[in-house]
Amino acid sequence: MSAALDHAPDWTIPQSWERYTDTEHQTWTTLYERQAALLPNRACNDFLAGLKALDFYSGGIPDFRRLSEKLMRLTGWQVVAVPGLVPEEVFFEHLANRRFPAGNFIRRPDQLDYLEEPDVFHDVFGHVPMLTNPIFADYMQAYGQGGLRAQQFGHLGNLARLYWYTVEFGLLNTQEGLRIYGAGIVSSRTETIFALDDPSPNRIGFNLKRVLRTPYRIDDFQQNYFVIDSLQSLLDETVQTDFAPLYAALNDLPEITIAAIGPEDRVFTHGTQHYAATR
Ligand code: HBI
Ligand code: FE
Repeated sequence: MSAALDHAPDWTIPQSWERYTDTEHQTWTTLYERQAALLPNRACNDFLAGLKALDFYSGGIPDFRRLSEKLMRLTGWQVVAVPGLVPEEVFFEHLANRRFPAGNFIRRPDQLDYLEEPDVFHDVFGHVPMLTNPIFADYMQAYGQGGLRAQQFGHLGNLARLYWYTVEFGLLNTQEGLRIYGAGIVSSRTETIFALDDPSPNRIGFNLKRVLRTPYRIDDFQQNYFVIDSLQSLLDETVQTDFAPLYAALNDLPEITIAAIGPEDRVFTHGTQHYAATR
């Protein structure tokens, strides 16, 4: 352990599962029960299948050692405990090596509906079920590898947008209508409802360059959700794209105003269950 820091150089710490209090376990269970009741027909099938496979329900806050054993068998991923947000390059390095960094703390009972920093419920309930899906597991590792490259090009900010509009707030188009796969939505009761039901946000067909040009805000519901046609298409586009010329092109293109709709945007209109794209 390095003297000055209370974490390893890769920012991992022991989860100290034995130290959680009954109140903290109860907070997990309360949050779990709320979301488990809300997510059928809202979260995508891949998320629901992952949630079932990992069986988070019994026993409160999951023990990362047992969770990582299950996850390792499924897709080679593991969950490592960190004290909170870690520096970008540390985060990317973990993802590139199939390690998901999860906060080991949980919100207080009076913070059930919102907190700034990702806690163990956001990280483990929100992010980990999708990591049981082999395609998404590959995407997250490819994202981590891409992040390490983006730093060399000085385009970390652009790549953070890709993470934000897919891993955190992504929607999936299905025969039954739009479904949620983004962790930031699926771990939030209020945004789970807002993202699919509220007419106010834009729901735009995913386009990589468009997403890289679109800022986001972190302190309120999203004004834009981007919709992918399949996890495979997201993985293919990310893995097959040579980001160097894309970053070069972005240098000459202005950002897109956060709530604006562009002429090439494929807009999913609210109201029709199937959100048939209007153009
Ligand atoms: N650290 N623990 C943690 N969790 C995150 O989701 C996270 C992070 N550091 C940086 C970060 N996310 C974002 O900037 C990503 O876009 C890289
Ligand atoms: Fe997150």
